[in-house]
Amino acid sequence: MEITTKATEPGAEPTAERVRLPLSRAVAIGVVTVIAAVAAGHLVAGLINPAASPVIAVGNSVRDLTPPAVTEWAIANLGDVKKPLVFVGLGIALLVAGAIAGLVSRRRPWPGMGIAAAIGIVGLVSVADQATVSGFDLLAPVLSMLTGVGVFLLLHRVARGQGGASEAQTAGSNRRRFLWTTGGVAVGAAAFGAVGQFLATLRDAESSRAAIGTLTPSTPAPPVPAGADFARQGTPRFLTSNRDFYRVDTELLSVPQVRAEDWLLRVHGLVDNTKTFTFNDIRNRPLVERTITMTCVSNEVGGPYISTANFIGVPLRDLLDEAGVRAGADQLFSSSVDGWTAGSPVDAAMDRNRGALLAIGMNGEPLPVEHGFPARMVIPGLYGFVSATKWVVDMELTTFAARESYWRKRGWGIKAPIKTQSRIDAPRGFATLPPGKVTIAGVAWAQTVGIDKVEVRLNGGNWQEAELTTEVNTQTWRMWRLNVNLAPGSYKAEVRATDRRGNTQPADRVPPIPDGATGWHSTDFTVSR
Ligand SMILES: Nc1nc2c(c(=O)[nH]1)N[C@H]1C(S)=C(S)[C@@H](COP(=O)(O)O)O[C@H]1N2
Ligand SMILES: [Mo]
Repeated sequence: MEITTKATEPGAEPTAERVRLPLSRAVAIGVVTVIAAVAAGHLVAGLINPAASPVIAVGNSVRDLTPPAVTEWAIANLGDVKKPLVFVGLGIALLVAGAIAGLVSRRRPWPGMGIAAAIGIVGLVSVADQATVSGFDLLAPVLSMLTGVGVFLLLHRVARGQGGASEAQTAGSNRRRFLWTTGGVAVGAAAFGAVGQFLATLRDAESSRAAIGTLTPSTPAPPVPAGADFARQGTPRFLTSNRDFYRVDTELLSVPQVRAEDWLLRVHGLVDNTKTFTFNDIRNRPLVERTITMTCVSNEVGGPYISTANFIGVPLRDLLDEAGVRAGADQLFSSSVDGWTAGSPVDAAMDRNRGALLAIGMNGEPLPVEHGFPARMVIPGLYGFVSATKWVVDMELTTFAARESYWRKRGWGIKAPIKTQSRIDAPRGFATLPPGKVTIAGVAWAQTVGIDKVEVRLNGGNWQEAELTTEVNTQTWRMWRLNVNLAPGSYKAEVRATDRRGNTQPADRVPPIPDGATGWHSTDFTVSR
């Protein structure tokens, strides 16, 4: 027989153990506990590392554990609602679990506390499994779990009229107290959760990037030899720092914020097996490091849009081979998370000698956010607009006939190998120098082919062959210098490079559009008396 407080006299309350909580209270305890625990984890994660939020982590785990066929179907049929759907489903599952925790705890709090702890452990395991989470970040799921257990016990006691309630307390005041406490916890939790979410959006990609740590290639690039640049004579350093690396993209105000743990790359189209890769999938492969000079098609003769870095990643060829590129696919059509697209020749992407990468690192660090974090393409020898998709999330094997990429639609070229070019960096334009020894120096590039020679002429005189730096590899620029003795006067220096195929840069200036500028760079300077 059920004993209720009504049936007993004040002062002779039955032992708490024997009274069962009303169903509604039991459910409310469990549901509010779940909200509080999720919110606590989300807030702490917002403060230290958004990827450590248990609810986000479990959402990602659900996504990662979903069979590829289901993921495929969801991408095809649900598009943008896929991600919210995972979280709505997860939310419902959590609330149901909370309600069950309450219902099995109508007498004693222990069963519900146990369920809260078990859910907390699932969160903890899932957070620990995230690519970008380190030891200290586990504070978020741990505090979430403790909040769950603690809030359940607290609400349970309040629901029973225990803990601070006087013995003479009426059922009515008991009920009010319960409503105020559960309501307060629920509202407070929602506010904390919202703050956590706000902090997470502020920290986003940067914190995800910071949590990755150093990327150590199993095949490092050979060290750059000492004689690889003429920086002391005014050329750039051989390797460009991440900060100085040129940047070209269609982003205006801010670049896409993609967290590594949210990133997915899909390889599909004319392939035998559609493939989906997570950041962990890529990171856990043997990483290779390659020294590559990137160039932008919009670089004017003498312009600055060229830089060199040690890119770390996995050979693009390996990913494409796993997908199994079908005969007939001539275009690798890649898309950025922001919708920007590039079309690369499949043969260039697959060419082992070229060594194209899906890059996740640059000069020893994870890719900077503005250079495509968490992953981008790099295909040596092709201008960036047809090869270097940043924030890349999709690669479709298709044909050049079937799809037109972003810049192609706007009148730029279809296939755009980098043209052999050279640039004068010293003396600077319109400089005035003391008479005597003058060093003219600069860079030249002919990616995939290599530079054979660089020649300089002054005031239209004879071409003089410049000294070249040690070649690092054929995918990189090469510096040159020429020492001359000059009498006072005005000078015009011109430069031209010849690549190993014997092509010498033509004199005629061609503008960048549609497939790259050509012509000789020149500099005017004065030698004083
Ligand atoms: N998503 C995206 N990727 C992009 C671009 C872009 O506008 N959006 N620009 C391309 C161009 S034109 C070049 S030259 C290179 C430049 O890469 P960087 O900014 O890292 O130097 O990125 C390529 N990848
Ligand atoms: Mo570019």
